[in-house]
Amino acid sequence: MHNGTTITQFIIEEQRRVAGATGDFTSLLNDIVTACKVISNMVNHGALVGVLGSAESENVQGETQKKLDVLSNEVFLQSNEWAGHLAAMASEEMDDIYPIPARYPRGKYLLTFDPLDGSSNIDVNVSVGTIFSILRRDDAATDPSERDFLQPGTRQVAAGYALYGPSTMMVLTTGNGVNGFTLDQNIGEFILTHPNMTIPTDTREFAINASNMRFWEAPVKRYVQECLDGKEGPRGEDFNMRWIASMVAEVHRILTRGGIFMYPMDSKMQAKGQGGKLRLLYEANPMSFIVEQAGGASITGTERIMDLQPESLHQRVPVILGSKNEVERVQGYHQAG
Ligand code: AHM
Ligand code: MG
Repeated sequence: MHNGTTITQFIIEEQRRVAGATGDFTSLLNDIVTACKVISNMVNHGALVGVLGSAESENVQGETQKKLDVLSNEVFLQSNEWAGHLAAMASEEMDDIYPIPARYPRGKYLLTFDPLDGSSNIDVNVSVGTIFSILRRDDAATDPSERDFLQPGTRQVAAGYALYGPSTMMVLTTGNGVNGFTLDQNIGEFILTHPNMTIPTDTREFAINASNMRFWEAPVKRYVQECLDGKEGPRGEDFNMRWIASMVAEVHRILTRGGIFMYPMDSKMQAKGQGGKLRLLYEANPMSFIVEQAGGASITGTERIMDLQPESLHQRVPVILGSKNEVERVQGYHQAG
């Protein structure tokens, strides 16, 4: 029986096509894969191993951390700090960057991650995920600083997510399309099950937290209203709506059957001086890279997300991503004012 292509084999074969590749990057991806397997195991066991509930602490953005947020963050740090590929890491769950401790060799890559995205779903046993992005560091001589991380999304070397759903999946891009792998729990390996994932250009499915409707800006209100008006409205077609409150699960659905996902700017966030809901460096940029590589689009409303010059580590941005024609329509509504 042929077991299929493992993620390790896939990454090594991809790297062979890159002239001068040292194997550093392959090895880094392997450590990330290991971290996601450990998190998957914790998420799967849930209450049996006492990991549900609040950690009774807050992260830098003032959000209450779940036990699994904190544990997953530790797993990521431990899996990725020792091997010598990274200079520093940054995460949703840490105020500052995490330079690689002096006892380990320092490498040329930077890793950003949201160790457990959608964590409000943990206690109710709904899908959550991990999001990560890899950047290269220009300057190898000095100590790493926050400034090293402030690179536009177009400079990402790789991005991916792990989805802890009915099955655990890893979806990955290194800038050469998007591939999906499913964790075979019996052998402990991710196997290539979804080669060359692409997002259909058109869709009749949208995802947005409609409880914020009264705070949205006019272009988003117009778009959603036209979807709700269905066959009788200007679009002349019925639309379907979904909201999982877990961006990884949402993006995965879009990669599977198309759709548009929106966490747009709203007046409530504006009043708080917040640039959006989702974080640029470890949520919006990696997801935008994946979505664009799968043939979709990802914007703030007016601008392409991956072109933004980040200003701070935990910067938030509005996110509208998915099937190209719908995203472009929303962009058109923003341009029309
Ligand atoms: P988190 O990183 O604190 O989990 O927040 C991000 C999540 C996304 O996965 C999801 O799209 C969104 O927040 C849900 O927001 P809401 O609670 O408004 O539905
Ligand atoms: Mg998150």
